[in-house]
Formats: sequence, structure tokens, C-alpha cells
Amino acid sequence: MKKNTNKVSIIMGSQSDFSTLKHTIKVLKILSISHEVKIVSAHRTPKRMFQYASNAEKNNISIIIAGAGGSAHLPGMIAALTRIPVIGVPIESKKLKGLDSLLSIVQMPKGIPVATVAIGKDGAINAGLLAASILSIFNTKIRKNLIKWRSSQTKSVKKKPS
Ligand code: RP5
Repeated sequence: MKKNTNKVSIIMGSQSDFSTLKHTIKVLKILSISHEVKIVSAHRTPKRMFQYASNAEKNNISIIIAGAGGSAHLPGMIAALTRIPVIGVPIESKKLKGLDSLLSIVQMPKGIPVATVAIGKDGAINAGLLAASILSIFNTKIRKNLIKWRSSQTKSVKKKPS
């Protein structure tokens, strides 16, 4: 049995995706979830992608969050190479506003699932929260932090608009 470290691995296809994925990192930091961040591209660094995915289990990664834009093959390819759950974050592309990224990530054929979140910042935040939610099943500290975060979100919603 591998050691359960509850480590989340955040990968992105390009440096240009960081301005979106930084929101995932912020969520994981708030919830005190250990994580690593890397650039791995399905198209530009295919060997790096293969090596990363092949070693993910050995590196005690519990969940992979993969952000990519355009012809966004990264999350699906990673999911094909490892049994570790993959959450895909569609990056908002310039020409098609991320619809290309969303459809590339969400329309996986049966057999290899990718949990897909919304395009851009909202999706990046939700990817972190979804990872926390999954890890909270087994980890009491993460569960407590997530419950606290949800409760403060609820409290922050005003009863009337101003
Ligand atoms: C994808 O191509 C990346 O995920 C990025 O969203 C998109 C554009 O990359 P750059 O040209 O900005 O490096 O692989």
C-alpha cells in the first residue's frame, strides 16, 4: 500500500495558464492542503507528460488538477496514463473564450473520466474545492478546514442588496 499523503498536484500546459491556476493554489493554501505545481504540456513536452503521469502514483499524489487551453488534451492524456483522479480546468482562450478548452476536456469517451469544472477563474477555484472535498472523506483536518471555509462563505452572503 502506498503512503497516503493527500498531496494535490497542479499542472498546466503553459506559463500563460498560471494566472488562472494561481486561484487553485490560493484555495489549497487556505485549506492547508499540501501541493506541488508544474508546467507539463501534452503537445510541447509529451515526454515530460508521460514521465510525470507514469511516476504520479510513486510520488504519492492523491489528486491531479490539470489546466489547459485551446486543444486542451493534457487532462485527458494524464487520466489515460494514471488511475489517480484528474480534475480538468478549461483555460479561457483568447479566440474562443475557453469553449474550445471546455469541450476538449469535458467530452471524454467512456472508460477514461476527467472531472471537468467551469472555464477560467471560477473553475480554478472550484477545482481546489473539489479536491478538498474528495480528500475530506479521509482527512479530518481538511474536513474541518473545508467546513469552516463553507460556513464563512455562507456568512458572507448579505440578506439584502445594497
Ligand atoms: C495550451 O496552449 C496551454 O494550456 C495554453 O492554455 C495554450 C496557449 O499556450 P501559450 O501559447 O500561451 O504558451 O497548451
